[in-house]
Amino acid sequence: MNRTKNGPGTDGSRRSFLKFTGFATATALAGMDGAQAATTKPAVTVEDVSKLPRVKQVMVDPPFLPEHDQIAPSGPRIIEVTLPVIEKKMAIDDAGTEVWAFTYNGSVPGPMIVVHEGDYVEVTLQNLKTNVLEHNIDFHAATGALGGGALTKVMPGERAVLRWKATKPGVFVYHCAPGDIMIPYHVVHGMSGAVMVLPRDGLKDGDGNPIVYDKAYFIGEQDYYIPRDAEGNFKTYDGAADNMADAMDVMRTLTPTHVVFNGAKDSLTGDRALKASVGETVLFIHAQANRDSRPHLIGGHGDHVWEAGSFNDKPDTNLETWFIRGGSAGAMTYRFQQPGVYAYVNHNLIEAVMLGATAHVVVDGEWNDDLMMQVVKPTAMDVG
Ligand SMILES: [Cu+2]
Repeated sequence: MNRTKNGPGTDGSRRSFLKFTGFATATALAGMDGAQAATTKPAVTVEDVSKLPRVKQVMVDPPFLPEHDQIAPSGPRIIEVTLPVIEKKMAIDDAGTEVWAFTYNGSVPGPMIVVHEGDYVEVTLQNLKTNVLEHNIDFHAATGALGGGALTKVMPGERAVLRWKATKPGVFVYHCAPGDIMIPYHVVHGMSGAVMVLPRDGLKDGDGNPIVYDKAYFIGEQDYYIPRDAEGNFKTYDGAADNMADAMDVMRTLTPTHVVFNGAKDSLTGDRALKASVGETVLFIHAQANRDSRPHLIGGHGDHVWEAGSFNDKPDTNLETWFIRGGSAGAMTYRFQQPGVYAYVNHNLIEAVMLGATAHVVVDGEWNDDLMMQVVKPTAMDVG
């Protein structure tokens, strides 16, 4: 594998690669960089950080978020997270089309991590022995060393532990970035997730009033590029990465065969539809690690939208559709006012309806005739 894009470790030696791309940061983290530290010593030392209270955050599969407080319950903490990397075969549509997915914690997208600004995230990345590929993790919320990517490259059977400080409040993508063409290859096989860094005193509207959500859902949008055989049928492969050459050809077209929410078509419809009640405020976090998207809630609105994901910025209000840049996450809150089934879609409607990017929100409660009523049911006309 060519690693030149990530640093001068071109001899293929993993040790050399880490030395050149991550050594300085690694020693700084360990508090060993001597004179350098004397001039750049932070107000809080690594020794101080190590004394902070520790909390284990139990990962849950999206669309759900781990248990968390919206307002920080105490001072800064170290939030411990374990992410096993699992390569697994998954069906991604009604026809049973399969992909060898590269996953964090077994799900596409990987699990949401929730912390508060000023907390430290301590991630143990485990590459299972049964896997065949090298993996790592690049946190867009983190600072330095390729988002941690340079410090977390793990071969099957290895683990690495990375700690980073959550200095920017917002929602952010994380993804695998093992170098060169492996970066898009891993990302379009499902290897991304998101982190939410809440302001310590919770979310606020543009006037500084609190926004409290009753429920929160994480929607990870995934584009897949599945190779076809000579007859046009999607191909299946025996092992993870067996599709590499074929998949690269499809990826070069920039034309996905599938655009889905949460790993597969219909992951969030029917029995698995999202649920809410009239009067509830729901936070939707939408992440896309590779490609642009344009979420729209059919029948509702984005009451407050942090389109680019930064909670330091005032949210936009009352949007019909918002934009998620490829490689970013955004957040939206909506207070439901009518019962019924809402479709939450990528409003490129070809992608929503034909490629799979549709979720449903089933909302219970009382209908409000003032907001909408059917004045005349569809009836044959007397004229025309
Ligand atoms: Cu990977």
